Amino acid sequence: MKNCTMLLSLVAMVVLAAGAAAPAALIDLSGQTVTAESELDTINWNKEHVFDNDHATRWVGGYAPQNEYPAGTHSRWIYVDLGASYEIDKVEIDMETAAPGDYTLRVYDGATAPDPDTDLGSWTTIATITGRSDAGYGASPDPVWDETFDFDAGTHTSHLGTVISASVVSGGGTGNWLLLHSTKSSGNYDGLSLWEMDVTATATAVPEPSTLALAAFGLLGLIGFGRRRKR
Ligand SMILES: [Ca+2]
Ligand SMILES: [Ca+2]
Repeated sequence: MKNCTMLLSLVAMVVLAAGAAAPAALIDLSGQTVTAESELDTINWNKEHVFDNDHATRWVGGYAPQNEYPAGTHSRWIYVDLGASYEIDKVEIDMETAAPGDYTLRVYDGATAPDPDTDLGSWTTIATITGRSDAGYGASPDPVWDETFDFDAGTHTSHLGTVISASVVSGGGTGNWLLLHSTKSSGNYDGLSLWEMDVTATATAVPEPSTLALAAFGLLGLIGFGRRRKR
């Protein structure tokens, strides 16, 4: 009986481990599908550069017609396929001098990301920044991460220009798509350029039914093994 109890405890531990939530972790987004409103070119300033884990490569949105983007009649945006559904814990952004002045971070949980130009309202806003002043050439030395959103703590820090207001949704949101949507440039630069974005998140996936079935089969097998040993 003692052996049987030990085996049951062991199986219970296996089942619990299968169902335990994954810890928050930095997601490697290199190679994931990236979609942007525009890109200046596909070699030197392409959209994939924002998620390639390299702070020396950047994306540049296409140059806007004079005054169009700063006037707020046009948006610049970029979104990435996270590969699975996550609760967003932290987002860090390395910005170029053509930084977003007014922008939101948004998530969407679903098979197909809504088009930010025609269906922005379907995305869930998790952070809003307004009124960043002309960033000039940024702080010296470059702090690498110019803007950090910590959704667990509900805080925001910025090192580029001066931000008038920042709103962060505590706990972030859940989605398999993450969008940065900007309606205004930070100053004299009428494009939008980002070096890198890092996303720390917690997978929301529940154990697959097959995983639980395997655990159940294991339980039955171990009970059978324990009984045979007792004879
Ligand atoms: Ca990069
Ligand atoms: Ca930087």
